[in-house]
Amino acid sequence: MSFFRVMKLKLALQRSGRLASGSTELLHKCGIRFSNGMGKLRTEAVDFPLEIFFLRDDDIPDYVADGVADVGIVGENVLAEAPKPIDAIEKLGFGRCRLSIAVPRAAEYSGVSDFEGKRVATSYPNVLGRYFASSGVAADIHEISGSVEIAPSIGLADAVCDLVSSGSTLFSNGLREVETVMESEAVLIARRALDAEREAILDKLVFRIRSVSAASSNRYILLNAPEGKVNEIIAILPGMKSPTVVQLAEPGWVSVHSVIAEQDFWEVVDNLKMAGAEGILVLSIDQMIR
Ligand code: PRT
Ligand code: ZN
Repeated sequence: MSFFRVMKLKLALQRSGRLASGSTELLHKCGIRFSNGMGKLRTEAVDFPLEIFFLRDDDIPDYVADGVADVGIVGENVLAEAPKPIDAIEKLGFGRCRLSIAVPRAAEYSGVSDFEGKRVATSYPNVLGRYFASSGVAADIHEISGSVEIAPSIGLADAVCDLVSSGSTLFSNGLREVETVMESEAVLIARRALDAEREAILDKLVFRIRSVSAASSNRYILLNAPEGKVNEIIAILPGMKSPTVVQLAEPGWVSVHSVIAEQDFWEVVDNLKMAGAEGILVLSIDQMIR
């Protein structure tokens, strides 16, 4: 038995809710395994120096700011509302939504100055207060903690400011989205002034997260082409450095391998076909180390 405790980075995750599965999935893709069964509040990763706390998302910025946790995963919306300044160090690409102002569907709306003197219900008084201040509008902000969308129909407010993803909650409550206050996604936050050992663990974690996210936004592509078309085809494929070109058994033919961005995928494939590529295969990538 060792007398020395291994130094671990303390990570705060949402215990249950919209970010819980995305956070766990991301860590698993990073090769970090842990069990969070049976409503555990704390666990340790099996193969990475990480101690994990499961908390309410609203509490995570404070835990990190106060040093109870070193890092955490929260929505940018929660971070923006938190009173203490904390740094978001990496966007994580899930939990996307927007914080929007909505008015009753039948209400006329001509611009943000319409909110002058109006009552707006929200769980985001700080973010909304800054938004109105920067627009030079003096609105009356009513902070409520849940079911914001029913406030206009019960006469509590003239408008609401709440998170939206598909828009169906607003729609089914007779509301219409008129202004986007902020866009949001899950981010990794970290407390300031980590000691060198924990900083090194965090660097490793961020490196893995970046490899996973680069992999998910890229595809590996293989294709066959007549030798005479190789230059034209290479010009279409940027690749990580330059594409790999391998001779095929059939004389006069080569196989070309490269990496392409997912967003360019269909356009690149169309151009490759026009340039004479055949037998195009596109594979997903597990990790991409740059
Ligand atoms: O219990 P705990 O406090 O931890 O969780 P919570 O209930 O406060 O938060 P939770 O799990 O609902 O959301 C966690 C985070 O997910 C938020 O802080 C956002 O960063 C992100 N997120 C992404 C969303 C949504 N999409 C979302 N659609 N959070 C909430 N919603 C709600 C919204 O408030 C509204 O009630 O979903 C409804 C609108 O959805 P649509 O699809 O009908 O537009
Ligand atoms: Zn919450």
